[in-house]
Amino acid sequence: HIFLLIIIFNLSNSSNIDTNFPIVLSHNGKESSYFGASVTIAQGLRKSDLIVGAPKYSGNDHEKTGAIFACEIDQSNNATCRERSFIKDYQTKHDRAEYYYSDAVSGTSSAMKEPIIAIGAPGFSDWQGSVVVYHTANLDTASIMYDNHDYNSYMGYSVAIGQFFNDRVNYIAAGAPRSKETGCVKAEISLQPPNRLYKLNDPLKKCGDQFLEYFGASVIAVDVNKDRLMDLIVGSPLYSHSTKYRGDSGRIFVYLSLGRSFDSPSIISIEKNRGARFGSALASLGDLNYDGFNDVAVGAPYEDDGQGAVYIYFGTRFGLSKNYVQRIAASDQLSSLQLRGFGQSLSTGHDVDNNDYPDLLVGSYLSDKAILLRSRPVASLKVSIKFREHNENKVGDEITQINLKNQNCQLKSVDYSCFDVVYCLLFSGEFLPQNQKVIVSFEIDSKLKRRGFAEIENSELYQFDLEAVVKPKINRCMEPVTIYLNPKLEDKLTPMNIALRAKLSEEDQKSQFCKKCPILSNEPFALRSLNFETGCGDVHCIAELQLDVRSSLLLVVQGLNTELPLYVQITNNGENAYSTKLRLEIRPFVEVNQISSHCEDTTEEFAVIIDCDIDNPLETEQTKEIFFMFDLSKLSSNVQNITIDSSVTTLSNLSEKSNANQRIILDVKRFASLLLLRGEKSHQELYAGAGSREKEYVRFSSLLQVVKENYSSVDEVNIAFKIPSIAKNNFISFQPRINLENKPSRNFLMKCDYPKTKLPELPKEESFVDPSKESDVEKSKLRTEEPKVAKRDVSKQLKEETKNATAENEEILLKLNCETTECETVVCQIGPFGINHQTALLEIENAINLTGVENVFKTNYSGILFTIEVEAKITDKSINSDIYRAYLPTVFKRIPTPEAVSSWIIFASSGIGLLLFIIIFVLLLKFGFFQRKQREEMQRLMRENDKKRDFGATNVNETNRESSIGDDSS
Ligand SMILES: [Ca+2]
Ligand SMILES: [Ca+2]
Ligand SMILES: [Ca+2]
Repeated sequence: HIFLLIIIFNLSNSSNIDTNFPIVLSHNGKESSYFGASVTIAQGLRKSDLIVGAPKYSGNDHEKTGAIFACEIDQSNNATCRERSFIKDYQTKHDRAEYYYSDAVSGTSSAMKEPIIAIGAPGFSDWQGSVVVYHTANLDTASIMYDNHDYNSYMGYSVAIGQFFNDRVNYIAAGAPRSKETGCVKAEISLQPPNRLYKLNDPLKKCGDQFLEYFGASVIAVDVNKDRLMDLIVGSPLYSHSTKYRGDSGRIFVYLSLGRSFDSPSIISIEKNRGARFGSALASLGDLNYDGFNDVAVGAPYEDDGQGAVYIYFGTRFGLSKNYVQRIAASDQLSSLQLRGFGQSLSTGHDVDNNDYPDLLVGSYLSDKAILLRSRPVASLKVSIKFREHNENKVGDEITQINLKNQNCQLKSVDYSCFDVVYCLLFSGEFLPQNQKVIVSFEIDSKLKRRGFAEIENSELYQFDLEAVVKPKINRCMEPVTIYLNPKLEDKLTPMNIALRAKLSEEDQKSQFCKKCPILSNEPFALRSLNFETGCGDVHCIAELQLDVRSSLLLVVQGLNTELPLYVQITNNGENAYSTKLRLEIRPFVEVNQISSHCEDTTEEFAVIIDCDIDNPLETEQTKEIFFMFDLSKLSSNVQNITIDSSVTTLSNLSEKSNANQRIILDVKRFASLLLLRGEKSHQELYAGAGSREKEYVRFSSLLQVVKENYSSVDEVNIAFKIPSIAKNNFISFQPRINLENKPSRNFLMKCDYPKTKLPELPKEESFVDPSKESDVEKSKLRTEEPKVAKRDVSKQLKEETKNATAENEEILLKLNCETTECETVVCQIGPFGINHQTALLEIENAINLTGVENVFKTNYSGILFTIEVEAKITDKSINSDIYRAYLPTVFKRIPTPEAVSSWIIFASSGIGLLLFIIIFVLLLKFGFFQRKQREEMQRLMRENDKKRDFGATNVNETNRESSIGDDSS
């Protein structure tokens, strides 16, 4: 059965009958003559006659008596068919015989086997039917075989002659398709024909088993299993496979001869072809493919809605192949000929074109054509491969392993390891051309590993075709192909494959039928592999790898540990470890600072992957060490740990003792603290007391430095400013404004929540009480320059200052703070801070409402100590934060009242003025100034002096005011 399968596999799609170049036989003129209802190839000495019967042909003087045509094919493959008259001659000579074989004349059936010609005559004796048997040496006499009890059986509808049994005598098998309602075939030993009727007494009889299946519509005798005993094949074209398929799909019975009788039949059908009438015609083709077994064609003339098809089956030692090897369909390969009824008749295979291969004539009677299909030689081609050491001077020794250390080839002055592939082709079959061109396709390292290449016309190729010429029946070895091994090849363990496929060149077959061009019965293929020398005894290397990954850090403190060192050690305690590789996967992504040249890093979204080539091979007892350094300075603040997955792999097998995978998880901790400092600035303001001031408020601003200390970054710091604001329904201060004066980085932000408050809006900048020139300068400095960090804690400083103030001016400083007044709280979020030290500078702008203060606190005080309380906390969840406190004091000093000094100066000035006037008046009087002219002049002077006095009084007032700020200009 395996043998069978191989044949089916190789040739399931086609045998060697060519369908590209069919020769069409037809006759000129009358259609519907059923030209092609019977076909045969009559072999003469010099040439073959193609005989085609046309049973409904009407000649000039006859009414549809039928005709026989003989066709010839000329050099250019054109067929000419002429009506032959020898049967008619025969009729006229033997008038009495006319009745008996009129149906035979119309081409119903005939068989010939020297020395007998048998012609079926199914209409004989009221359709009992008969077979008329002639002796070739004497056509004048015939015997007539019949069965006189089986009326209407149509015996002779088909006929065959064969030596079926060990007795080696010719039997005549006659189909009687209407016998016993199923159809039968009756066989009887043929007698030498005397001119008499021969009655079948005890015929060897086979019948069908389905009602009206028309068993015996066709019959042939052929030895399909090469045991030199003819086998009987019978067609039942009206067999219906099942009720599902309405019928007439047809089948054939193959009876193998057992020597004395026939074996039980094997049945072949093409089940799905409804109405195909498979088995309508049968033909022994002879040995179509020269495998020693005779082959058979079966016609199914109504397949594909009446177009028809022919199926080819190969003989085998088990009988006829169950599956066809070629289907020649009018609807398919021959569709251009528009045939109908193709396969109604089939010729016995004869070689028409002298290529020693049998050809097949197929009748297509419904289209009045017969088709000659020619066969091409069948060949098999076998490919074999050998590996040899490459040697320029002699034939190298056959090798079984690749030794990569032996670099015995040179290509473009580079040394390579190499070897030779010797390939041989065995071309076999019958009647093959003496020189056959073959195309051999090479595939080196066929799993596409590309570890080796051949150099062909200056290019390095992994796949290529070579041409070769073979001769029949000679195993021909071709010029070796040198394979160069890629110096960088990875896999030194998997054997290297060389695959070869071969096919016959098809150059000659494109435009016309090539009768000498063979068809391959197999698909020539060879695959051989060559092992590498491994040092492990064979290709099974068992490595024992020990992976050890360590870091000197047990914990990562963000900001403090800016680098992560990693040491990897790989040791092989087993056999050679080929293509040993290390993979590290570090999550989250960290930048690689230092990496070995054997390694490559790949960045992924949340990881960095490092692949290293350790060695190929990492030999027994070898150790490799690799060092890596990763940059942690940009580690994001939300990273909680760093995972390092490492694994080592090898193409060798890993022993169970190996330790090839390791995971390290390093926790990432964060430490950070805050330092709150008062910005370096005068925090003293002056103000005038009630009644002497122009404005009721004094604007001021406090500066707070927020210093983030220690290692880690901080995303957010929460700061609350508590500002004294209301006392006994009087507002003390205005709506505060918090400004970010200086920030440590570009992305640093501040966001403040101001309380919904009844406090009035902060007065505008231009109406600001003039601060001293000094503080103006200082403020502008602070805006442009990095603020100087005070050395001491604000809160301590404040306490000391408050102490001093109270010590020196006890009872004089009014303390405004959250204990003495209601405070408004403004909450701000600032961040982010980077690692190490970073400072942000905040300004709190406000103004003190003096009237409000004086309304509530009527005591006699010389200044006000206004204190803003600050509370700060790091809000990052991963940082344990304290609450940091600070106090921002501002001292407002009252300007001393200048009133007493002012009135005394006015009084003194008036006195001096009056004294001067009296002296001048006395002097004028003494010098007679009060004469007429003198009086007038005096009066003018006095008026002027009056004006001067008014002017002088104004001046005094202004001078007084200036002196109130301590600059005595009088
Ligand atoms: Ca046989
Ligand atoms: Ca065969
Ligand atoms: Ca031929």
